Amino acid sequence: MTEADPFAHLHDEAYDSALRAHRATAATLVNAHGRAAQSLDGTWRLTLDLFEEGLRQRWYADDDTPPEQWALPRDWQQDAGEPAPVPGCWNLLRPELLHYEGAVWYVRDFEAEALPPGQVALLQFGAAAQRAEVFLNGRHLGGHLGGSTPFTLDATAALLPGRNRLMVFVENKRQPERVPMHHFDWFNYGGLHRSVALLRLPARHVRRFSAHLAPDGRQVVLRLWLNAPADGQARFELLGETIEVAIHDGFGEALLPAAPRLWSPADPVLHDVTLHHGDEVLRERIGFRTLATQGTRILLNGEDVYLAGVCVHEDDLALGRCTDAADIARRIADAKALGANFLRLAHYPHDERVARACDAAGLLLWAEIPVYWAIDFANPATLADARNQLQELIARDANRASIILWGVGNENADTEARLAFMAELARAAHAADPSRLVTAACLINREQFRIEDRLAEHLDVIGLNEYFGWYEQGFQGLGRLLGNSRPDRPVIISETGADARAGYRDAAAPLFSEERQAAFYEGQCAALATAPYVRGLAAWLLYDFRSLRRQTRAQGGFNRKGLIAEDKRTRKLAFATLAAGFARLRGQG
Ligand code: GCB
Repeated sequence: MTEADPFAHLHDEAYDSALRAHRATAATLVNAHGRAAQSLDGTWRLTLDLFEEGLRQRWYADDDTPPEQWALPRDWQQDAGEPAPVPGCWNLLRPELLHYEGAVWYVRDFEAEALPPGQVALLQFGAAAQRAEVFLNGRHLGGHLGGSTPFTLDATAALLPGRNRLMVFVENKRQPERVPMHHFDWFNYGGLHRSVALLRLPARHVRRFSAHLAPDGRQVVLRLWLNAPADGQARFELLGETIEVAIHDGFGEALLPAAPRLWSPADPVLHDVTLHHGDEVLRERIGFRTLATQGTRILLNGEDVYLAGVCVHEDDLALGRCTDAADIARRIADAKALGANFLRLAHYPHDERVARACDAAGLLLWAEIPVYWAIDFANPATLADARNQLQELIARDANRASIILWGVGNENADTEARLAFMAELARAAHAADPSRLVTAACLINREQFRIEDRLAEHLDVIGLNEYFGWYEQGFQGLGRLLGNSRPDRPVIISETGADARAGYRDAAAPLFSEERQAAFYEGQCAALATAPYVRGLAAWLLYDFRSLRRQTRAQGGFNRKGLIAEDKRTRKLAFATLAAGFARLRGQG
């Protein structure tokens, strides 16, 4: 401790207010993919900090004196922390931590070479659930809110040649002003659950670039953003052409007349796109396709497409919120075995590698932010957080042909504040990315019994979560709802599902039996086939997942609406039922 009064921190409740002023956002994000980087993944040390003592007492400012030589006692010691993997979720480190919701410190030392003049050092975090504060060699570099999107912090002034100490405070308390709020139907994993790396870039560098096909399908729109409002020049190479781009105020845009072979689920062709800027060479593999709506139809490359899909959480018995290439490949293989062409990545931004793998595999995606159930809609700071998470997601994934829908919310109650909040998110999504469709899981007018949500006029596609046959008895209500509704734009069923505990078989089909879940999908598919404006179905969901709201014997702490059990192997009866249903629904024009 460095304070004159060694007890001052006991009475200081504003201990983190200065830190909160400095946060990484979409405006400071640098896309790390494909850049040379020093990985900081591996084994870190982790110390629990339920009372946020580390911020109060400024553990990050402690010097390196070994404990035997301390003149005064301390409450933190790096090597007393337990080894913890990064990426990792602390909940799975040992059984006692499964339900820990609070703060921890992740600490590691690393060696760095001296930074050559004209270069900057950036620390890149794939995600930190939910809030992070980052300290390098005792200096606060900045913080971040939102547990599923990447962020970048400038480490230039703090980086030392030789040994460096990186300390990251990560905290996953459920809080009323956060996005998501304190009540949600998935597991609240905490930790540095995606990769961490150190980048060295020229002082003036490209933060990111994008390439997409214009709606007319005849020209490719190329864009790039620098880290400073500077002028300059860059060069794109793609489709056998070279095109120069003038940069003004840190932004460059060019149009390349071209009619590339189009990306589609049936032919997921990707093209090499290279950007040269000064000494930087950035490469991407990008699919080109057009996307539009016409009345109640969704058009991919001008052709009507039915979205036969399934929702998926990022949850794994062994990995928690982390994922790996094998887990992603299994997800895609299971979706394809179901006959799906579409995945909804519920309910927060998934790992960056998912959309890359879906680009290559030819699956269409809905990607979303966790504006879920109750949110503090009237709070401007909450709106800023949600909008920033959306912009970070779009900045990270702008080049992914597989993503066709940005989801801005899920099942939020109908209030004026919610309408203003979500309309602003829809506006922000359209502004950041005019090349995709914007959606949300919308509401039903229960009095008129029809699909009706004031938000719909701000959306391109209406998502509808409905559970007729599960939370509401029978399918008659669904038939009535669909018959009463006259939407002026496409509707997709963004969720429907029923729980079944794998192995629980009973011909009488009681609740939670596999037979009941299978019968549920029979009923749903039959009812949905009667409404031609319903242009997709995302079943809830592919795998059972941890959810502490679910405490019956059949549930056992899991949401059991998976078509496959939480082992990700055991298929329930409904898997085959839905596969047959998809074959029928996709056959309809
Ligand atoms: C919903 C939610 C989803 C839940 C699901 C359920 O409507 O959007 O997150 O998990 O229902 O199983 O009740």
